Amino acid sequence: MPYKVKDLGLAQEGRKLVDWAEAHMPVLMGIRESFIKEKPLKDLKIAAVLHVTKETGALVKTLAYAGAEVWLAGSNPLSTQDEVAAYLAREGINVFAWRGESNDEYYWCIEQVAKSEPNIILDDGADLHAYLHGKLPEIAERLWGGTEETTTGVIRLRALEKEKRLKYPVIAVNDSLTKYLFDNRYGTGQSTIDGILRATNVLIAGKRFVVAGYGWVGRGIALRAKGMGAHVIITEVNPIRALEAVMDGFEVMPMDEAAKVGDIFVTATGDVNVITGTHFQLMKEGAILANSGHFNVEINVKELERVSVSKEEIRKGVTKYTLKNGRNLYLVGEGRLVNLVAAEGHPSEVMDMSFSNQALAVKYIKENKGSMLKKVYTLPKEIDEEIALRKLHSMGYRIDKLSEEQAKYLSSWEVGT
Ligand code: NRN
Repeated sequence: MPYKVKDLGLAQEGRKLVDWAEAHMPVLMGIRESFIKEKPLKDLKIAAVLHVTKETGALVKTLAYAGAEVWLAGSNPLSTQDEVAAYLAREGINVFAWRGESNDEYYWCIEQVAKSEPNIILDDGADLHAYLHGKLPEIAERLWGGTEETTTGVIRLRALEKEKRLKYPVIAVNDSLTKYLFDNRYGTGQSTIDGILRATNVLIAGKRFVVAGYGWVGRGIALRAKGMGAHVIITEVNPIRALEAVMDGFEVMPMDEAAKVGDIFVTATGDVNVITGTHFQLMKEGAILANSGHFNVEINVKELERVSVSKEEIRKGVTKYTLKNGRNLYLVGEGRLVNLVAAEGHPSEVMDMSFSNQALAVKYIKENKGSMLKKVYTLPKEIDEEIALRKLHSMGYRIDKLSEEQAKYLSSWEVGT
């Protein structure tokens, strides 16, 4: 049974972690009940590159309960929870993932799941999509379709589509409202702070907390930092998002200025080199740097090394850089996505919706096989709203229904003043 994990002996611990996640993912568990009955993915082969966390464990088990053979690799060399990987391997999932993979090992794991000749793939960050398009085009051409979890991955896939090189239909799970409005905002908002606190244990209250990027992720981080008493500063390149940040009551300034005053810096732009050499040299003694973007390109670590005379792992997951100007800076999680590297990623309750979208997207691709075009889709609004309604019910909330008369009024133009 092909798999490669750190230590199968961790499986029991992994079961407890996944049980904990499943106890907080009622919408996905409801979908699992129907999958067990209908077996909608019977005899399918599914390859997934996702962060191997307890919540991903709940998702891939759900796909297996639906009748699929599942292959899984990690979507970051440092985000795998080894106990979960061990548990999934014991449960019959073909897992190739361990925390601390080298770059070559990371792509070896992706190669294993890509070569499984899947019918449908799930991805987070589009490294599997890119690998198939670049290295295994013959397998890519036979795919029924794929999904994409995160903003960065959807951007890469839309670029492929624009160049007319997309080899199969893709559902941008990230673009479901019940994904990005909750996972990107409230999930990353909490899990970023969680990662910084687990790694550094610093006080957030009173600190000048610089957030680069005011998208849904940056918005969530700013909200949570503000809630904990930080003085939040936003940096942006997009005038509309910057204006929103101003009107939301946050300080807004260029990174060149923020670098001089910030105590904690978090990048959430999805772009490269947001914090660079000049910024590092302007920073105060003891400034803390963390990245919440998918790839580790937002904080220019190579330049940080260049302007430093020494570095030392001062705490687990925290590297102390002593600069030539004598000041010290602290980088969390090697500049990789801090929420998954220094903590456990988003809480299960918010991944409940993201992964319900993933499970239903896979079913959607299977049901619409052959009639979808080679483009990037968003799931139908009905599915989005059904997930939101089930989530509300699971939290004990009820809402009103439109009456006939109201529905008619909203869809008419005749009635005026
Ligand atoms: N706990 C998690 N398990 C988790 N937290 C955040 N993510 C997770 N994936 C599995 C992903 C979010 O959906 C990371 C992606 O970049 C983001 O879209």
